[in-house]
Amino acid sequence: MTTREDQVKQLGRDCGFDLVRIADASPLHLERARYLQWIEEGRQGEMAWMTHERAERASAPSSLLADARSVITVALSYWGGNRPTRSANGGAIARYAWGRDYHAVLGERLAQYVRQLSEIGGGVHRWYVDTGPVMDKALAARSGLGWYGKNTNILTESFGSFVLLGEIITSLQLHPDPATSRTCGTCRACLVACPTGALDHEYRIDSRKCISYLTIEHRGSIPRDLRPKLGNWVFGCDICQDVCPPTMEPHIADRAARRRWLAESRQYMQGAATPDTGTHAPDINLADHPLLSAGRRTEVDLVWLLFLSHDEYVESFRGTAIRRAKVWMLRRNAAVALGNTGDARCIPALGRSLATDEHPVVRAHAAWALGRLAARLQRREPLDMLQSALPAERDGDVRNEIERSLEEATLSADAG
Ligand code: B12
Ligand code: SF4
Ligand code: SF4
Repeated sequence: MTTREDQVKQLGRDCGFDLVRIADASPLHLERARYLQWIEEGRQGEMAWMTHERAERASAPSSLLADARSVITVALSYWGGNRPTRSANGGAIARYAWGRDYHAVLGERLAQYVRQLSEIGGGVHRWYVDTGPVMDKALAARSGLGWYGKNTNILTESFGSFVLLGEIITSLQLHPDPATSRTCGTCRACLVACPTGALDHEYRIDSRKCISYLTIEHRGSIPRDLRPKLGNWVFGCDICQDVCPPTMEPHIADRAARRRWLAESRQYMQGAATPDTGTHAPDINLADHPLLSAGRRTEVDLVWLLFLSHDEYVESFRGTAIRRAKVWMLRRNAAVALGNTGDARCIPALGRSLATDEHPVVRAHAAWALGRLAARLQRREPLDMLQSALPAERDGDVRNEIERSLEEATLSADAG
């Protein structure tokens, strides 16, 4: 016999969701306490909208819909296939941002879902996809859609953590699904692999150290000690998911291939190699992928990004999640990535950025990158560029960066 819950879930799948579950809409007491503690510890960094008030609202579905009785949780998978082999001056983009903005993709489907729900069952419904004060992960976990990973993402049986979450808070009284009993067990791979130490406790992230936060949310100078750890990431970071065994299991079925991927991913994180997985993981048809069908950009040329104009930014990233970062932040991120991974050919570009970029934060990071390349490649040329930029530089912070970079870049006697 088809129950009302079966009907509701089928409707969700018909609207294009990979997973659909149901939770009750009672307050999330434990999660609220943990959220408040997290804020108390300052782990939200500059995300000033993450307040006590927000934690109160987010943990009570009835604060968003007075007549809330149930929450329908949904997930959309976004694996998207292999990370391409890194080219010399290529910057990495996190998978979730490879195509269309997920807020739009899930939002369209949720709006359709809500329309159809009203037609079959009446009721009042509000949908969210990171578009309001809702704890997407806590509700997903409560509904058994997945479990809380130690990397602080929700892991699902069928797609690992490569899923984006949304929910519908509804006045419909629906029988809730149980939470899953699965956990991470004794695994700690993500905590070990995270290059910046952002996962300093199991299940708890310090956003201030997370590459995703630093490249997307953080407006200002990236702490100097963290810059080398950013590698070539210019928008987001997938490291704690790429090394996660249950996340890779559904996508790379062959056990030996999966072991190679995980080993390579770990090396990649240490800057030793790039996971050239072309032979290890299956290709997928990107044309069919919900996020990737409209213009796929999995990697970006760092020198191009270093000089990105506002017009190019609007044109190139229209409709993608990348627009969350300001154009100058992308130029800043490109400078850091070039300092970490760039080759000698990018030195003149960094010199030009230091001399001409209108944004002082970008000039400061270009100065740092020149110092780092001088030391890494044992070249004198970047230091000459720093010296010649100093007299004309009027911004105190940029002058400091230039002076520190000159002090710290030690060259051996035979450097050219
Ligand atoms: C703020 C935010 C961030 C911040 C903070 C990340 C974080 N982990 O919270 C930053 C900028 C760092 C970030 C990064 C990323 N994000 Co984000 N982000 C959010 C956002 C907007 C709010 C999350 C939030 O409220 N955090 C506050 C803390 C307190 O919440 P929490 O992690 O759930 O805290 C719980 C745990 O600490 C847990 N806990 C504590 N102790 C213990 C102990 C035990 C035993 C257990 C079980 C649990 C537990 O309890 C707390 C309360 O529930 C959500 C969307 C939303 N509205 O929910 C997306 C969201 C979490 N992000 C998402 C994504 C995709 C990412 C990135 C993967 C993007 C990328 N590739 O760069 C990274 C992943 C980084 C990481 N390792 O988490 C997805 C995650 C999907 C999933 N499968 O889980 C979400 C849900 C967006 C969406 N709608 O799909 N993000
Ligand atoms: S996204 Fe990257 S920096 Fe952030 S916790 Fe995961 S591995 Fe660490
Ligand atoms: S890497 Fe291991 S500990 Fe981390 S989220 Fe995945 S299963 Fe959990």
